[in-house]
Amino acid sequence: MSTVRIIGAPTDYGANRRGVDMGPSAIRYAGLADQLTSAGVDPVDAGDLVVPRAEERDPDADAPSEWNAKFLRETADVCRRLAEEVDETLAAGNVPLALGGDHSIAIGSLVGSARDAEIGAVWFDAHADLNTPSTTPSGNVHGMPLAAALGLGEFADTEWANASGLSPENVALVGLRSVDGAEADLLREGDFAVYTMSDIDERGITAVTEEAMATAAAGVDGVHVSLDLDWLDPNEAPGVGTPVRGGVTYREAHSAMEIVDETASLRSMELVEVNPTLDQHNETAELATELAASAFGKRVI
Ligand code: B3U
Ligand code: MN
Ligand code: MN
Repeated sequence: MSTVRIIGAPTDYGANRRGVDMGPSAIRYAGLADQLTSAGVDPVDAGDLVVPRAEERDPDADAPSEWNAKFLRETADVCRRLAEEVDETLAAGNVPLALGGDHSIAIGSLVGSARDAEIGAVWFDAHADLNTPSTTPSGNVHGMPLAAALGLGEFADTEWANASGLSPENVALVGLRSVDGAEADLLREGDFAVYTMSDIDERGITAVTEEAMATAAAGVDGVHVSLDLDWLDPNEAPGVGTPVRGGVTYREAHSAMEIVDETASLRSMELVEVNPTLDQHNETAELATELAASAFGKRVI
């Protein structure tokens, strides 16, 4: 039985709305450990990283003055520690499951997962998260983690952000429906496998996810799955910071996570952007636990 090590990263430095820092707590309360047990894995909870409150920090400290990236120093600090935890978890033969927090924590997960291995990544998200400090419309680092981990733009020389064992040919983005101008240019020019909601409408979630996982897994040691809960339609997942209409349904999301499990290449995973202050009866957190269970092998019979 594989052991899944849960690592909470209760940040909201990278998000424009406060509340995602309560995500790890809400996801645990929704029954994550029981769900994972019912999936046939052994959950071990490493607790939460210590994350200072944003109010006590200066959002502009330490970033190069021309960079538009809020709380960069704090984000770097959390991501360094998360990378360490993820790396240690893998070295012990276990599977890391990080709980956000906002999506900037993915920089730490990816760096840790790719430290001693070549990895792929599948990004289940309404957004591409490929902005850089010069292209971001918001300055929010949760719109930048994939660019950071790939060392794009200003991140080329950012030591804490580069995931050395990850390259664009092994990155697939699934479910896109809110992409900024510079991100669209990158997606058109780049080596990524890109699947918008239109592709899912046309080809179906099964074919798209199978192809995304196969692309990410080709020639590497394993795949990091990044699940931003705003990937789902806001009808299913209202408790997220930046809801975008037209997302995947409950059934499509489960299908996709079952394919993640069937591909048998899952190396590390994260659940991010759950915002309990915008949720209804913790249903988005509950959904996150169910989807994690599907990704780790839970079936009806
Ligand atoms: N692309 C926009 C909005 C955004 C990205 N990720 C989320 N929202 N959650 C930005 O600010 O970079
Ligand atoms: Mn995201
Ligand atoms: Mn998103």
